[in-house]
Amino acid sequence: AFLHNIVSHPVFVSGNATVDFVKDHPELFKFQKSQDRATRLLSFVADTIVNGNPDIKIKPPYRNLEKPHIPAYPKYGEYPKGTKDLLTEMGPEKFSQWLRNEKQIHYTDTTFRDAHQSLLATRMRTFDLMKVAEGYAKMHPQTFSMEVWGGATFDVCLRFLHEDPWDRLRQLRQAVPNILLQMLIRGSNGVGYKAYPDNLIEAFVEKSWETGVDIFRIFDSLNWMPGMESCINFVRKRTQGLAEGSICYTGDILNPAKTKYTLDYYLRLGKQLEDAGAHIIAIKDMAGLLKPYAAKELVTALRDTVKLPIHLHTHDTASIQAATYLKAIEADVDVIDVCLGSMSGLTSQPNFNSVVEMMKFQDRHRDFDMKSLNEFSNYWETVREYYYPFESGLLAGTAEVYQHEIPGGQYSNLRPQAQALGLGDKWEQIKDTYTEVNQLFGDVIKVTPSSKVVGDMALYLVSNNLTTVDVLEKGDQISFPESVQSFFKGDIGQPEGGFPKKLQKLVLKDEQPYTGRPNDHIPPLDIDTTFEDFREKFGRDRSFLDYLSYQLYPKVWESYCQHEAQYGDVSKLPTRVFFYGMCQGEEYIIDMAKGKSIIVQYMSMTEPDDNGNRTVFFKLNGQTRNIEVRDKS
Ligand code: 3PY
Ligand code: ZN
Repeated sequence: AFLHNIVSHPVFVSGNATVDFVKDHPELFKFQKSQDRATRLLSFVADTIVNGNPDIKIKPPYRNLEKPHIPAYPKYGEYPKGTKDLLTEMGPEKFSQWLRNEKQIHYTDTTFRDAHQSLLATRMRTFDLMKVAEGYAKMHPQTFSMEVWGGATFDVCLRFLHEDPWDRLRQLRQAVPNILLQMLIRGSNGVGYKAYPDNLIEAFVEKSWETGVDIFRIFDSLNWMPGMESCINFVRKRTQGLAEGSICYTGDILNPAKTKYTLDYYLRLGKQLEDAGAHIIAIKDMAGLLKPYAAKELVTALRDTVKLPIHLHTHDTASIQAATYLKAIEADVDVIDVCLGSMSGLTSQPNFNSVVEMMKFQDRHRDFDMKSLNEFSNYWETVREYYYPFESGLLAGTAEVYQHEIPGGQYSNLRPQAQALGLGDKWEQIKDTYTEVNQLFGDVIKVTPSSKVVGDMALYLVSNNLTTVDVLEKGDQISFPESVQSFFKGDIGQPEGGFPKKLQKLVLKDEQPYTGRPNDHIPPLDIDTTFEDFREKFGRDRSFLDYLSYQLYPKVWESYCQHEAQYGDVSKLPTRVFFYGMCQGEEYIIDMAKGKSIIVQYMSMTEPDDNGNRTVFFKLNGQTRNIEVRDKS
């Protein structure tokens, strides 16, 4: 067919084809590429049938994975106007004032980002998000924003899901043109775990906006202003979006014994964020430590201190955060973060559906079509089962969080990390050690990446049978985890009150720490030259967005790229197939691109041959196809 394409090309037929003909007509090769696409996808499916998805550590028998019901919505109806339209009309400054003066409570839905980051180790696939994105936008346009991007999703998309995070964002923007889309960005650390060159963050912010982000929730993992200021500026300079500056909340402002993170401390930070140019202030309660009466005090005082709207984020780990929202609403908080019922609670956000019900017949109530909102929750209830290998194991709320202060997003990751190190039965000890390490480090704000430093240290101590006392006594003989060394050097910024000096010396040995911005030690990226080199290495058709992914996660991106070359765009596979392969006789329709589907049926496979290879037989659009796969068992 490919040859036929060439010989029937008008230039070829006219006899004017030169030696450059093939080079001049790359579109002819696209045809061949699309022929290969199905085969590449089948190779992935065959490999998953034979060897399983390496990300799935739990073996069958599987749970009963039912087909989810997609809630009804007007497919051909227009999108009702929403907050995105308002932002376009008003621009960021006016929008911010409008929000501050709104009477009804506003809701951010975190289902597409933090909820699954906190419950399912960030594994939610674009496939499942896209099934309901348009419907949600049409049925619930009064939602303030949808948090859909950033945090750990960027890394996990590339690393484990083998999909392009930019593509996810682009598709979501298309499906949700009316509601503000929101991302979480770790200030100078972008969507990574370390400081990046300023101009890389600047380009990243600009392209995120162009691809679909409206609200940038910017935080620093130590609440360190220099880690957020430049990012706030980039949003103001490069986008027409909203810069949301975050106060990460830890400790307990009501506890007089806790003198480090006081109400005054948080108010000072709020003021600094306002002065730095934020349009909205977020109270980012990443571990769910903000108790109801503390929320009332904090929100009231913060609204008195700044002229900006206040956006409250929490995690329901202790299972009482709906009460916190109620108190915050009474104190005139402007927006609260919730997520659809079946993805809510525990280490995730409080229950959207129930909070809306709680507010009914009250002054600040905002109305939603509850039947539909509940249907969207039911959709996720079914889909969540597909991801059961990633559940954290936490079955009920726990008041222990007030001791260990582990962020919701880390909790669902730390436990599997411990299990992978063979420390699964030491989980209690790990949580206690996490608490002790925090004290050892001087009681720091714990959120990505500072929380990872504390977590790494806790895992290190438990696996080496060491205590925090040992660290202080024998620290000069200990070679500390890399993230801990880097933390004490100043690579992720400066903690409130400085580093504990004795420990810093033990960790760094003869190395000198610095106190300025880590980015000041990182030369700007020569974007033009390195983009050119990148295309030289990975192909001329690689985009600037690919380049940004590569700059943020070079190794991860490179293996993503190899995976793509071998298997194609696996984001198109239904989640059941992606994680669990297919059962014999099962048939799936796979939408490869708009209007282009293939029908795949898995027929059978052979025993391994002498080289350990099996042949897997499929029917692809009714025609037999066989794929050879090495059996790795
Ligand atoms: C992240 O940085 O990924 C977080 O969710 C922090 O809470
Ligand atoms: Zn969160």
